[in-house]
Amino acid sequence: MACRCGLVGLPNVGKSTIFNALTGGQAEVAGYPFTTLAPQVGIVPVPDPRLETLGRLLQPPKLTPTTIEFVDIAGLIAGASQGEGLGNQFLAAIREVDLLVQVVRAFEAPDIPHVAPDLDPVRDVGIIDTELLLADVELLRRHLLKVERVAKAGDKKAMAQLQFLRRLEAFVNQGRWAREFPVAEADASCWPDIPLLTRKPSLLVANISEQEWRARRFLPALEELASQRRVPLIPILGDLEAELQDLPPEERQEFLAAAGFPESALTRLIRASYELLGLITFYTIVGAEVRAWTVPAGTPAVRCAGRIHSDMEKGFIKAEIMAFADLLRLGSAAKVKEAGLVHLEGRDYLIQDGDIVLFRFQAR
Ligand SMILES: Nc1nc2c(ncn2[C@@H]2O[C@H](COP(=O)(O)OP(=O)(O)OP(=O)(O)O)[C@@H](O)[C@H]2O)c(=O)[nH]1
Ligand SMILES: [Mg+2]
Repeated sequence: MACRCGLVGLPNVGKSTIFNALTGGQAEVAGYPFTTLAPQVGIVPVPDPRLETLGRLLQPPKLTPTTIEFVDIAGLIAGASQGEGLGNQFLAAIREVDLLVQVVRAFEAPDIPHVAPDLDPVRDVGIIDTELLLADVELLRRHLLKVERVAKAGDKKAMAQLQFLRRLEAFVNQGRWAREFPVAEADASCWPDIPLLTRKPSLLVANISEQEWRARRFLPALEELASQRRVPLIPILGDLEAELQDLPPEERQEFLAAAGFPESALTRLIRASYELLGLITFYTIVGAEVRAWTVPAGTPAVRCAGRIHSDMEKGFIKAEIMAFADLLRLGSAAKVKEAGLVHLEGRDYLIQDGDIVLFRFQAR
């Protein structure tokens, strides 16, 4: 699995609608708040044109894409960090994801209740941000109390961490995201091992109507907010994408393109998520199966082998690497070999995006 993306936002903004659009799922969608209570999980194959090309070139009987997970989480409201609207339970679900996909409502529908009579997506982003930040302040406060006790008993490491934690708490208290806290290299080991929500990477999804895509009443302000925050903003036609789920892919693509979106919400979201999390894809050809794998950029070969099987990591000998681009250019693995373009690498080689890898290992 590449990563776990959590859909967070106010109630009734279309999180479940978008979850269904992304996963082809059947989460309940309704025009009243708190339709979703328990988190819903959907696992989706990552669309991958390179894997399709490998399928065409190598004609393997089995082609296995990597997967990404989406979690549809209940709506948060102001006061969630104090337990409002089952806030604590919902926040706990958010702690378990790798990436926050913050969904904000930018479609007008007077018959669908909203937190306020007017529609103001920038304000709404602020409401959710505040709850995430307050939840982190509380988590940090409790953690600080613990570390203070240990430091008082004379523990050197706790004493060093205390200063760090106090600075971090003050930073988050000012409304800044923990992930932006400047950390000197020497202090890196002081990061507390607690699941801070605002330390996670995040992106904004504007759930828009076709009308909004043309009129751009709310999008410019959201674009400005996103650029100030340096987070991607992804506009999605939630309703339309969810409705199109039942159509064959080519027809779906035509409808979306006609509405102004050459690429699906899923493709755009996955691309942004990979960039934010620094993920790359490599491929393996083993027997009858060509398979895609996702790892963070900078992962050494031996650890990539471990993703496939722990025995391959333990017994790692070497990795035979061929670049996807070379295979595409020359047309077959045999020709890439003939051209001397297969290189042998050791355990510390950092696997590159698009590497096609054969791991040599000793079975133990
Ligand atoms: N007009 C319009 N309605 C939408 C759109 N997206 C969702 N809705 C409607 O908004 C209502 C709420 O959608 P949901 O997907 O249930 O929203 P949610 O954020 O999951 O809501 P909770 O689970 O209650 O927090 C439903 O009636 C949807 O049909 C959209 O893009 N346009
Ligand atoms: Mg829902």
